[in-house]
Amino acid sequence: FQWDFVTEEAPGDVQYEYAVEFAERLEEKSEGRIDITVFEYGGLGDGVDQAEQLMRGSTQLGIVSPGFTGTMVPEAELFALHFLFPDDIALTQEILNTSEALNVYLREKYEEHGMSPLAYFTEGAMQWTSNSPLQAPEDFEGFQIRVQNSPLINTSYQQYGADPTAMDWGELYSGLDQGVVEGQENPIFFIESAGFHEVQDYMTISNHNNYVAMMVVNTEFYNELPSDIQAMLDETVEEMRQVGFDLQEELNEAALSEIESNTEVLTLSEEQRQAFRDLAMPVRDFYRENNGEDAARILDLLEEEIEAARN
Ligand code: 6CS
Repeated sequence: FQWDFVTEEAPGDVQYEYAVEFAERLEEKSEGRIDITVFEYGGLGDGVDQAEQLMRGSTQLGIVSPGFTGTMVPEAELFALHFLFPDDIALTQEILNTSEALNVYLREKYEEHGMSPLAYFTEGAMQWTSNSPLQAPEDFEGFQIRVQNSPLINTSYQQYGADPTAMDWGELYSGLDQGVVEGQENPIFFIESAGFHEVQDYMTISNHNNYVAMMVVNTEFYNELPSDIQAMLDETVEEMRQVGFDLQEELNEAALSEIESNTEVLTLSEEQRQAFRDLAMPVRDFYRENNGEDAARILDLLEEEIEAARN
């Protein structure tokens, strides 16, 4: 078997290192029957192109950010909701591993488009970078923030008064440098590896959302695999849950000290975060009403699961 495994990141980043480790484990288990080529970002197009290739089956395996599938699977936009998952990142990962809302119902929505998420994993909490301090919703008034191509990420920032612009991350460093956009959101490791802190004066520790990525396969490809091969793949997905978690933790921690050495890092207090949370809450109802027929059912269940996990 010869498979392609596409990622949205560069060597050294969470997705790429996850994919390399995944490929090695699976190749070894299969004793050479499986041969996997891992692609870094840009190898097969931008984020949206890559998601479409997986849906069509021209690529077999991939890591996909839900932000690039929002126009195809509107229900998946729930990951754009700020302050939804617990701040405790290990608890968030546990919810991602076990949630029926995500692993059964959202998976079904993706499968209608030919893509099966086999696992959801966190790449870390997201933070803002900017050239002016971002500490209150008023600081976002007219602020040009780069976002992934996702309608609900847009809505979330419009709630704060910002002016969001969709852009692929490959253009973001120069976009920030030239002032095409004024700021962006990403997990800490990614800010550092893409060098965004070099062209930004501030990083705000806001933890306003969690960056979730999905380990996906093309549905038809997966369903037609011989059962022993499918079992090896499933087993590797399970093994990789902890490996992926440890990877993001290690990379995020290391990147923070690197960023601190040349960028001013502001940390929001709980009170400051509450001002954003108050504005973000109504977006949940917007999602329920506008993001497909199953949005309300999926979010209601996920909220219950999150509540149960917190207690
Ligand atoms: O901001 C982005 O678009 C990119 N951020 C991460 C953490 N991974 C890939 C994605 O394309």
